Amino acid sequence: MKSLVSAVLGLGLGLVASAAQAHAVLERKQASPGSSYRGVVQIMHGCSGKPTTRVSVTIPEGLIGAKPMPKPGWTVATTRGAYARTYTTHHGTASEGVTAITWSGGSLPDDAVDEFTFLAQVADTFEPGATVYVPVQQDCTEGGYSWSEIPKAGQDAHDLKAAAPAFRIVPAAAQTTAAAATATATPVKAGDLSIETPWLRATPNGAKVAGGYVRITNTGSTPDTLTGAAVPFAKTGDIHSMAMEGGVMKMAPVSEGLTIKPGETVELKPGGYHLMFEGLTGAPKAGETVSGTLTFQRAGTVPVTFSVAPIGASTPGGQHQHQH
Ligand SMILES: [Cu+2]
Repeated sequence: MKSLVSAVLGLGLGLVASAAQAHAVLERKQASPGSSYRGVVQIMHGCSGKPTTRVSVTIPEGLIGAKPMPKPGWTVATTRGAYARTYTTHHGTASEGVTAITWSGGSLPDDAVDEFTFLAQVADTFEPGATVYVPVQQDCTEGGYSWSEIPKAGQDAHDLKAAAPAFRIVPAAAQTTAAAATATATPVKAGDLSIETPWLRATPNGAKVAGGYVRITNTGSTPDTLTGAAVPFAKTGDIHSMAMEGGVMKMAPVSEGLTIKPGETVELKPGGYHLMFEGLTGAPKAGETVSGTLTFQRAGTVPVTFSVAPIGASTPGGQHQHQH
């Protein structure tokens, strides 16, 4: 009975230990084809209590022009080799470069974490959806781990004992749109007003006007009036209404401004009230963010960050609808 209990306990501890022990992971989980990638290898544990003294990273095919970041207390060494093909880079072409980076001579205690960083360009030959594996060899004063297993088709990386750190290739637009969405997701408070999701439609080069949209809630007990808006690439920013007139959608300036009553939420959106920027000196591009202002009678001039959705988008997320 006693031996059975200890056997079960032993098995349990063994499982816990293998799941929680020395992990090497990449801090940044995604990159776009053609972008630069900051590979931050995090070493989360040592080897069964022993400190880590050497970290060697294999640079996979398609990460071009890799350069290590020096690390105080550690000696860095690189191995160069030929790439499988010639790549187009920011600086021309490259057919060879750094294929491995090793930091050694330092000592990272088992109960501490540290980061080993390299920069590289992601080849534009990667397809979005692909996973890039970056094998890491971790050596300690005693023992070591080879974080180099790559899941086979249909296999979950979590089922592997020593999965190689990895990141995913995502489309360039998706990444910037996500960043833009994060930048404008938090409501801006201006006195009693809460200003949410300011966004613009991207315009083709040479366009004369650009539409802007935003949702404004008045949480106070006094009405306020939106009287105008400004962005750096337009001479003027006015408020327009849109209405059916004789079967045709027509827009018209709202010269008295748009009043937001206490407790009311007013949404400027395609097909309805909107900000109309005219006298364009530039064209906002999808995925960018644009710093601008909204002007209110009471709240004054309020800085906001507009995200830019694709040409003709009907929502800040970019769904397509008829042209304005
Ligand atoms: Cu308009």
